[in-house]
Amino acid sequence: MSSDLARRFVEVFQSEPEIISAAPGRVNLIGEHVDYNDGFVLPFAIDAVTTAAIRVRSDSKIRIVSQQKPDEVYESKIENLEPKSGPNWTRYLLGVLWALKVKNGVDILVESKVPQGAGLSSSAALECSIGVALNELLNLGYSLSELARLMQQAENEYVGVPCGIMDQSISLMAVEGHALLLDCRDLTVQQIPVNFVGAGLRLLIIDTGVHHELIDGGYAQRRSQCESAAKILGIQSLRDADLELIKKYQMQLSELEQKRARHVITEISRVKKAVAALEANDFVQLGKLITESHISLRDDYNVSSPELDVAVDTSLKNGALGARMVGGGFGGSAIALIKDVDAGMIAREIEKAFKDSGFKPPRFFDSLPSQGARILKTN
Ligand code: GAF
Repeated sequence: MSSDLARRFVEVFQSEPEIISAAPGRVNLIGEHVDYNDGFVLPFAIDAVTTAAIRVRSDSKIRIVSQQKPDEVYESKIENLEPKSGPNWTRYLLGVLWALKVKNGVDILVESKVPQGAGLSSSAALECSIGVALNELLNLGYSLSELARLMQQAENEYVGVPCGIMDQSISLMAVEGHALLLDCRDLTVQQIPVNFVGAGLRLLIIDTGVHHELIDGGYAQRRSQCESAAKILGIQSLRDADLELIKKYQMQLSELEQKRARHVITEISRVKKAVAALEANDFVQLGKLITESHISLRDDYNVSSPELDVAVDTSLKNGALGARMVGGGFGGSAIALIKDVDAGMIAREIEKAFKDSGFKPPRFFDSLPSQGARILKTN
């Protein structure tokens, strides 16, 4: 794979790449919409990656090509980097050059195999593939958590998307066979072994095909509702709240703020219980928590969609141990923890349910917990 990209790099830029790197997308087992509330999340990296080939130039020219649009070369200059400038998809890369304060020009060729718009974090994969490569190539010496914060800054400030820290952290820090328990306040981590295969289980990923954009407004609105609730409660973030505190302030908090806070508080407690369930190989309990997470995201956080609900309900009706929407919501993907032998049957039932509801056909993926960002080759 890396040699194909290297060959293509030479064709496009007439010189060898200095480094080739890869960074994965993710699913989140549990802990949704809690990263920007300083909570705990439990994602794992999927096996689909974005691969990047890079050469640092001696002048200040930037050239970017994607294998997905091989005939388009985007050109700019390092001194012209301005937040929110450049065609949409290039901003994720330009933002990384900007956040890392790169001084020289670069030639970049990227190839993304992470499904886009599916809520599987293709943006973080793109950012982290470049970030990890430049950190190595330019000897920047950032730790993975420092790099995660810089990649988040690129997305928040350069691209203009108000995402939290989960996606960049998992793309950078994932360890094969493990989910990452991430404390989003101080970015300390614990690698939690996940043994679905040993238990005859699989995590089915159902892409509803409904495109979601964090920039669309619903996501930012949820963030600000949480921030305003925390302010009224007199705490740094909702991580520091409990249900008793919400009750005490029920006259001061709006109904929506109470619902949003309830989701965050109960979701953080579900993450902790999910870790215990994984450690005990208690997949029935894990499944229950995953489904409870969906109900909370649907009813208290209001970020599900009809397609996500049909994917979840159909999975559960056909024997899934648990199912829920993942990522920002309003579309994107759902996950279902299912018996391996049921995979074909459940996929067919979901396809049928989508057809009966007049939705476009869903896509299915599955992945074991995979490795995080890595350098594939240096010259
Ligand atoms: C998106 C964001 F990018 C993450 O930071 C996180 O908030 C997630 O939605 C919801 O848990 O993926």
